[in-house]
This record gives sequence, structure tokens and C-alpha cells, in this order.
Amino acid sequence: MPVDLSLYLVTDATPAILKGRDLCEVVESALEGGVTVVQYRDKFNDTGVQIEIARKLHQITKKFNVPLLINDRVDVALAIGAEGVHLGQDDMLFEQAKRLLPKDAIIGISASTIEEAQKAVADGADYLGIGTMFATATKTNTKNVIGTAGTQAILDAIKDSGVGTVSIGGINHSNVQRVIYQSQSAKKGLDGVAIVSAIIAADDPKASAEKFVELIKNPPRFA
Ligand code: TZP
Ligand code: MG
Repeated sequence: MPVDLSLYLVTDATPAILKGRDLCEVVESALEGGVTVVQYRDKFNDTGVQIEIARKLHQITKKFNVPLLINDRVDVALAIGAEGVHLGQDDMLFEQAKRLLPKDAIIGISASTIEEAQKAVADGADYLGIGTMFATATKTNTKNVIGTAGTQAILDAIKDSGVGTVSIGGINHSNVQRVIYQSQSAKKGLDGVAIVSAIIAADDPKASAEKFVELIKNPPRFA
């Protein structure tokens, strides 16, 4: 079954972003608001804690029938039986992850260049996380801020592949329609947007997700 990538939530486990709240509660609230995929991304906790959190998150995502993907850590995904992983260019190679994970596991790959995107497509990635769209405080060590032009170039280069795509980096309520609308002028539009702080750090993650759903499904007013 193809994954609905339309509102793809990426977590952050740093206390400043969580503002003292429990990550699982924040994610549950976001799911109530309409998030369609959850990626557990945790650069803060050690492996044992990550496995514990991932297991709790999986109980929650299963209630919503939403896939849980694990960032970076194929071992954590295997330990809890997550639906898949998301791997960056410096993480485990696609073919190694493919060998370790169950046959039907979802494997997403980050791409910031046409070459990276074409390689991921040739490898057999299920979807691409394309970015960084806009500079963001959430991830300051990004190689490339590629903007809408760079994103369109990647989308055009892989348009015939049928591989899913999400844009990531600095996407919020004010720019999400621009991101989606501008990508529609590419030969293959985006399948969704990946969001960290605009949902995870929101005062009301459910309301934030609801607003994203509304903005995504309605055509942009400035078109
Ligand atoms: N990869 C590229 S940008 C980014 C990641 C994980 C962080 C995006 O965070 P935010 O808060 O949605 O800008
Ligand atoms: Mg990574």
C-alpha cells in the first residue's frame, strides 16, 4: 500500500523544542490533527532510551494506522518492528539497510542534489526527502539550502520514476502553499511536506497539524 506522504511529521527530541513536554504526547496530538507519517528523529537520547521512546511512539502511530519510520537507526527500527527507516547521505547505505530490514519495510532517502536523487531512485528508495528547502534553526549543519528552484530541478529529474517526494526545511503555515504550488510547476509535483518545529514546537500541535491539512488541501490564494 503506498504511503500517504502529505503531512509528514519529523520529531525532535531536544528539550528546548519540546518545551518540557513529553514527545509521545506531542506526537499523539499531532496525529489527532491529521499527520499522515511519523519519522522518529532523535539526535539527543542514547540508544536504550531511543528504543524505549520508539516503542511507545509505535503504540501510538498504530492506533492511527500511520507508519512510523526511524531516522538514521536501522537497529532501532529492527528492535521495535517499525514500518521503515529514513536514511541520509551519511547513514547506512540503501542496499545494506534493504538487506537487514523486512522485505516490505519503507526506506526513504534524503537528497539535496539531482545525482543523490537519481541514485536513490535507481537503488529502489520508496520516497525521497528533498531539501533543505529553506534555512532552518532545527538543522543548522545542512549541506545545501536548495529552495524551490533546486527542489523543482530534482523533481523534474526523477519525474518518470513514480517515487514519492516530500520537501523538508523551514516549512511553516505561511509558506507551505508556496512550497506546494511552486512544485506543481515542476513536471512532477511534491507528494507532501515534512515538518519539524512548526508542529513539534507549536503551542498546540493538533491545531498546527489541522491548519497544515487545511492549507495543503486548499489551492493557494496567491496562485
Ligand atoms: N533535514 C533537512 S532540514 C531538517 C532536516 C531534518 C529540519 C527541518 O526542520 P524544520 O523545523 O521543519 O525547519
Ligand atoms: Mg541521518
